[in-house]
Amino acid sequence: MPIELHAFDTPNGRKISVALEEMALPYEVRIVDIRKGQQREPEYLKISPGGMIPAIVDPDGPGGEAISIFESGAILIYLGEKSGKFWPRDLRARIRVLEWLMYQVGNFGPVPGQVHHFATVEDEADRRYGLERYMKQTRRLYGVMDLRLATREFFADELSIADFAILGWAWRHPRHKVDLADFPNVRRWYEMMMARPGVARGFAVKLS
Ligand SMILES: N[C@@H](CCC(=O)N[C@@H](CS)C(=O)NCC(=O)O)C(=O)O
Repeated sequence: MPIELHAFDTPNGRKISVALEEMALPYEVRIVDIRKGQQREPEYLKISPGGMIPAIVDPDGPGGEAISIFESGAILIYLGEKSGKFWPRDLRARIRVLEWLMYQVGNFGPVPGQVHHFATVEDEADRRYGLERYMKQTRRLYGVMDLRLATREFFADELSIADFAILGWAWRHPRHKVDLADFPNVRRWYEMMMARPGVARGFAVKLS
């Protein structure tokens, strides 16, 4: 039975549709319209207690029993384990993936997300303060990623779930006001990732 993907058309939702496509795992989408507050409906909170997308339900989970998973990092690790793809077995290689996966979940998401928020604030002084603060931090995060990619093709040793996680947010660079021309190594990686057929399918699937 296919995996249920509960998501919406956002960076965190897209990470998982991209990973599912790249891993060639069968799935079906259950749109959770976060503009309508569907993420806080009691039935949905049973699988995602924080009231956020994405979440998945795998009817064919460990031991043949269904499993639900929330938090995109946990979902990506699970899908990597299940498919045996983009998630190395060797601990040294796996740690490299975890570092960049955590970098995304802890930083490159929460910080540019603040730019998305402050860009819509109406009070001029609040907006200016918020944008200044979070655009600066966002550029710093891009700088770190640019340095990482200066000497390598992917964030870890090879293409991994960390790339899918970071891609979900890099996809929104215009919204957090970053010009990729300022970060040429990120741009090269971004263009290479977006040219992958699996990634293109992951971004094309209807999530809203
Ligand atoms: N740490 C979470 C963040 C998820 C998240 O921020 N989801 C947003 C959409 S991108 C959401 O559901 N927002 C709705 C809300 O907060 O009510 C993850 O990585 O899965």
